[in-house]
Amino acid sequence: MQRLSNATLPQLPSTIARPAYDRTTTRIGIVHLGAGAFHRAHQAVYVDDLLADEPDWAICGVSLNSRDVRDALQPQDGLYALALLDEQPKLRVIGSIREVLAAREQGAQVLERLADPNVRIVTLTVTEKGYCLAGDNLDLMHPDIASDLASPRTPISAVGYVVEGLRLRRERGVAAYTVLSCDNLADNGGKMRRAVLQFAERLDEELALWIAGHATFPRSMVDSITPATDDALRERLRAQLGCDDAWPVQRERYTQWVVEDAFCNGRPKFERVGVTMSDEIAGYDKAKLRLLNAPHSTLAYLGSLLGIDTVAQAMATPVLADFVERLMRGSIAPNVAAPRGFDAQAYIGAILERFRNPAIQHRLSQIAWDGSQKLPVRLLGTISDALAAGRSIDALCLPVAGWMHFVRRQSRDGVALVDPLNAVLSRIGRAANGDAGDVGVFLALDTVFGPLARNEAFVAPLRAAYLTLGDASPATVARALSN
Ligand code: CS2
Repeated sequence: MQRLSNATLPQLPSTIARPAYDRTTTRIGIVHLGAGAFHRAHQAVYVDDLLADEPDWAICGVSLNSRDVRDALQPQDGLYALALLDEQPKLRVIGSIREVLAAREQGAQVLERLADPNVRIVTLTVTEKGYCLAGDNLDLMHPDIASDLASPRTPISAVGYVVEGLRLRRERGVAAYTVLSCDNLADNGGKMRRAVLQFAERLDEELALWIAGHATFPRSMVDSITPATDDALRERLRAQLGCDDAWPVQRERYTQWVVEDAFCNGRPKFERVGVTMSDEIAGYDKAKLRLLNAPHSTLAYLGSLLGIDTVAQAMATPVLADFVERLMRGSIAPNVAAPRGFDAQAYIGAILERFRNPAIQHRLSQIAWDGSQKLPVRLLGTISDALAAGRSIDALCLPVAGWMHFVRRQSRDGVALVDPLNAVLSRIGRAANGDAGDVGVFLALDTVFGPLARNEAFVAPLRAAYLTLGDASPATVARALSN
């Protein structure tokens, strides 16, 4: 069967939406680091919507670690299909990615793109671990950062690329670019800025000063549920497109992007394609991380222990669905300082509805990835705030204890965790025997728990939650949830 490409685009069935512009007239104005499924289902779609009016903002998608996206999309001229999952699923072909590079093999090309004066924005989705932070600061011991500090002209980390790109621009007299973080982290732009400046300071103080004075690092909040691509999607799309797409993506219809309006070198008219420009990102990103992502992780760990496979199935399991709703309304919402005009209860209702969407097969195992990176930003901040305000944290401790039991179970079953701390977590998991002593061993993971580990007001209820989950069998977990 033929492959999706510029050549086959005109042959697609007429029901399938496609780029509303002549791709050949577009020009690359954005470099995106981390061109995975989320980027292609989210930011690239907003850009696809604006290219007809503003053709100078096409994307060069860069994968930092793997070549898979490049190998899949290059033969397709960067085209891929997006399935919008709903009762009436919709299909469209996205054309905003004009070039795809695999940095490990094409580092020099990536740097030339970053230095290109036509490129004025660098966007990023490199996940929590891609920021290489220890606490709020750059982790100088991180192997990728250590390697980039030793050879800054041939970087491998996102931070290393952003800095080397800016260095080249300064050297060539090209204006700096805006660095726009699109990862699920509170204050993502602030964190990226700090990491970039701390890295640059180690290399060259003048460069660091230039970056601080010329580049900007707006924060943004992104939201759209994007289950990983599976063979079922590929098969379904092959039938619908009448050609092969090696890497289509899928997401729910709902999408949100809130961006801080701090661009140093121009920007497209994002607001025309549904992006919210706002100076209140901190409120939005906290609300989203705490009220959507924390419940997601809760479903992932406790649901996996219950033997459940997907979010929709978890939501159809009353004991778990009721617990999560109680957790959101009773324990999390009081710790979310809402942005102006934000209605937390309505927001929660809408999120629960999205979780229940039966058209989406969102695997709990996917959400369970990278727990060591996600727990601090999703749950532990809420716990700290609740403790400071003198509120009960008993319910909030259950998903944290659920993660510990999940780690223990996976390790005992010999299943590797998808987590940068896999090695140490598996060791802890294998040694854990289900008693209160396990909790102390987990709490010694300083990058996860930080000072909370020394706060007895947290440790005691966490230990109690861990013990309530007992042998972590479905029956015990169900009992713990209904208490
Ligand atoms: C999920 C998120 O995989 C996960 O950890 O919680 O990817 C979630 O689906 C998105 O943040 C929704 O915007």
